[in-house]
Amino acid sequence: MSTFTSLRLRYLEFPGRAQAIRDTLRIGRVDFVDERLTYDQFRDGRAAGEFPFGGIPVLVIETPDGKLCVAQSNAILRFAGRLAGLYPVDDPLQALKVDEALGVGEDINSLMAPSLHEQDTDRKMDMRKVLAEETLPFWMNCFDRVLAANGSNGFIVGNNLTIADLKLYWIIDWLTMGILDGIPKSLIDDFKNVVKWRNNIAAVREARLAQKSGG
Ligand SMILES: N[C@@H](CCC(=O)N[C@@H](CS)C(=O)NCC(=O)O)C(=O)O
Repeated sequence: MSTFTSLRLRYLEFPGRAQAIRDTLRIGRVDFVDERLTYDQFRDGRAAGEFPFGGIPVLVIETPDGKLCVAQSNAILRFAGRLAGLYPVDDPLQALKVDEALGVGEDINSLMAPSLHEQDTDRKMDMRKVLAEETLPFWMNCFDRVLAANGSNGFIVGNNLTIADLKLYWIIDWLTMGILDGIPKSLIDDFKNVVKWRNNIAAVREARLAQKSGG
């Protein structure tokens, strides 16, 4: 089996695509360096070819055979989940449901991306109106039904915290924190399973992180 001697997660200061990975490694008591790049460091690193596909996060893994640098937040999150016991590797069906949710997370990120890059304010706000009134409610409704199908128990898959919960928790946190012009904080309020799930994951996450420092 392949082994490694150290892990370094490279991302920016904010939660973004890294926070679910950070949480997973912390909950699993997996040692890692949580490197927070400035935008200048990110630009310089990209120009220097430090990121395999130009984007972040990346995970730098020291192995006995040399250094690996791996991109793609979902791939890194699954790896972290395997190390931390938050990815149901022994249950292919549950793993499939987790993978589905991770894909949904990246679909939502991709849907948001054009409006994040739009420089023209009017065009940006037109895009945000469609996102806030149509696109995101559609996805929240789908998510609500997935949660109902899992028994409305406050988890996306099974009866325990998985990387799927952490991935979508941080995306919904970002969408509802009021920093995205045109996207209301009330985005999920009409979706009762999503609200219940969010409250549950906030509490479970806190407890699992606290367990780490107490343990
Ligand atoms: N599919 C990739 C997307 C990576 C990505 O686009 N990351 C953003 C930061 S969240 C980035 O590097 N943006 C800067 C850029 O592409 O110029 C992943 O999930 O890791």
